[in-house]
Amino acid sequence: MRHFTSVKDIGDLNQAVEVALDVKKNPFAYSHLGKNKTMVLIFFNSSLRTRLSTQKAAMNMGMNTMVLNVNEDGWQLESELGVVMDGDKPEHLREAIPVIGSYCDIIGVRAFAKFQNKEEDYSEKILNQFIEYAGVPVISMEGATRHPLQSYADLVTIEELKTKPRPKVVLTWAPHPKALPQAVANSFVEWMRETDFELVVTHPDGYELAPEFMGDVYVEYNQKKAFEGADFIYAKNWASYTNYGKILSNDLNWTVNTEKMALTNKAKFMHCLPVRRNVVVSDEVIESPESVVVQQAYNREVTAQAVIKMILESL
Ligand code: SN0
Repeated sequence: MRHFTSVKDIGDLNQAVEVALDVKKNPFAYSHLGKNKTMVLIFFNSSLRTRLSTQKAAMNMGMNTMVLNVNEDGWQLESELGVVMDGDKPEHLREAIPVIGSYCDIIGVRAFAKFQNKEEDYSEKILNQFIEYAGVPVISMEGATRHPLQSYADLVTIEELKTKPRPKVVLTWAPHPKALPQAVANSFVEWMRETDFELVVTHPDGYELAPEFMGDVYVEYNQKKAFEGADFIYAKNWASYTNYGKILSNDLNWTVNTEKMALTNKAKFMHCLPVRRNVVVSDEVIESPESVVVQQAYNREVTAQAVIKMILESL
């Protein structure tokens, strides 16, 4: 594997799960692969899990790591070509990317959707410039449309916890005070579609995800109906795709609570975190024994390490 930006990069998913479970058991067995190699993590947006888990994963692989928070520590970077740079951005990505690439062997990049222009976000403008100009492998640490490291960890978590070969997995929209990207939801659907699991998506009218991600995945607009018999409930807010970046509903009737979880088959509760308690999910549900959010977050380290291992092996 050279770059990791979507499920398509990782090949056979059963094998990918095996690699992850192997590094989970033997985190320090492959540290020779990263010796004298450096990973740079570039953040255009905030992070807690992604920063710590990816850095830890690289260190487990024997790599040195450097982190740059572009918006706080670095120069503001221009991404448009052909602009007269007499504004507030002193440096262009076209120079910054190959410079960063010259200092390292792998780059991780986080660049969320900006919600200014749907076409621009959905063309992964920033991430693709890194792939084009870095000269080294690029790992998406959440792009504008996908969060593949998260989805890989979600898949491993479900594999660890499922009690039947074909669990019912429900992705439910939940309310949120801010307009959030579709990346986590898009990616989760994209990865689940590559499995044999039964996937149902539930959201209010107007929150349909992009057709290229949804394909023929079933949408049940009645959330309670969707929850019936579910083995996994994955909650996530996203802003509207069709009415791009807009909040169409703040309806707290969509909050995941104990009453709704009672409709499921003792479903595990999943969320990528950070999560707004008592907006997305009630205290009771997130603190219940069925909540697996911490295991899910720990699997971020595991799957980031699996990705770095696969890339180092193919250098
Ligand atoms: C991001 C998102 O894509 O939804 C990252 C999730 C891994 N989430 C947020 O930005 C949440 C911010 C908030 O204010 O709750």
